[in-house]
Amino acid sequence: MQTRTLEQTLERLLSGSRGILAADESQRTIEKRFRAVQLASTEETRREYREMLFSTPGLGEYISGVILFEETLLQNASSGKSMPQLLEEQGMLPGIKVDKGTSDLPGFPGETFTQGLDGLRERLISYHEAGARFAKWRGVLRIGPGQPSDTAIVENARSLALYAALCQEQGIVPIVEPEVLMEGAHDLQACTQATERTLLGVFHALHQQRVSLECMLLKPNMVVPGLESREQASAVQVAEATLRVLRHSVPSAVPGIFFLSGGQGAEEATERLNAINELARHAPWVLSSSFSRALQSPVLTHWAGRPENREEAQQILLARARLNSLARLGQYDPAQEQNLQNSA
Ligand code: 5MM
Repeated sequence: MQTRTLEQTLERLLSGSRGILAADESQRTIEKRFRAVQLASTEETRREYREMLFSTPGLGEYISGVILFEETLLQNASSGKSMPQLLEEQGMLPGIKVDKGTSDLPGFPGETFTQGLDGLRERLISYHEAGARFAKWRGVLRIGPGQPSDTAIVENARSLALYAALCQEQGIVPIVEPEVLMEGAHDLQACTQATERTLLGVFHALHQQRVSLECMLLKPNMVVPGLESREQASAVQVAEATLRVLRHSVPSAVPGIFFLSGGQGAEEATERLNAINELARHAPWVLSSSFSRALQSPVLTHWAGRPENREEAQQILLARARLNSLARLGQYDPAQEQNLQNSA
């Protein structure tokens, strides 16, 4: 394992009070996001959109790394520079999503396992050559009657662990992402239990696979009631439940926890991240964000493929990333949203 290389990457990802931008939507997902703003998804529109995001002036002050989809990692910006070069110039590290999406878990209707282990070692070598210094793999768990099943937890944990070990072998920092979905009418308690069982399974598998906990990052969901639940949880309740689960299941050797947003609104996700950091003064880990939707949705809606909206869309991204950076320090105040609305 190339420990020094991994540590250097981690130092950069964890430096400043920054977050990680998840811009690794698969072709299917980006098509869905573009369709919502009446934009066709082509190689060119995807490049334009992502180039607009990454060339936002000053973004590197609030974002330390960007997770890319393979197409973007290998794509050039309009200037002819590669996308990884564009990111490096802004002080952001390029990362790569290496899983190949989910497939139905046989015998367990509604549950999934993640594909992409075949040939992963070789792909990691070529991604590293293309400039990727960290990677991400996502396992998906669902809450429902009898779900997540022990089998789904074990299967997803094992592939996350094997992926993480392969990354470390190749000098690439793995982000381990076990996502317990928000879909459903379940309450906060059900999400607490499902997330804790999932994380315990993941860290057991990481231990068995001899993954260095010091040289990885975790990307979990926050503990929240289901999207269709009638229960309202305050930011403080979410923060308390999330921290309780993390303290029970995540070893202190892990240097950083970067939350996914999972369908939360942009402001809601920032407010909850802030509450987590306010309550976690003595937590052993850095607690930051690796949002996709909660960072990009307002930006994409404003841009919608129109060149004349480019600059304003970039301002929205910068302001949102700055608020998440304040939340990472427990210094966010919802009143700061007003400035964002005025600048848009
Ligand atoms: C950007 O979305 C990522 C890839 O998802 P697909 O393979 O479905 O396109 C996803 O892994 C993302 O990084 C995380 O789920 C976090 O995104 P959110 O929107 O939950 O913050």
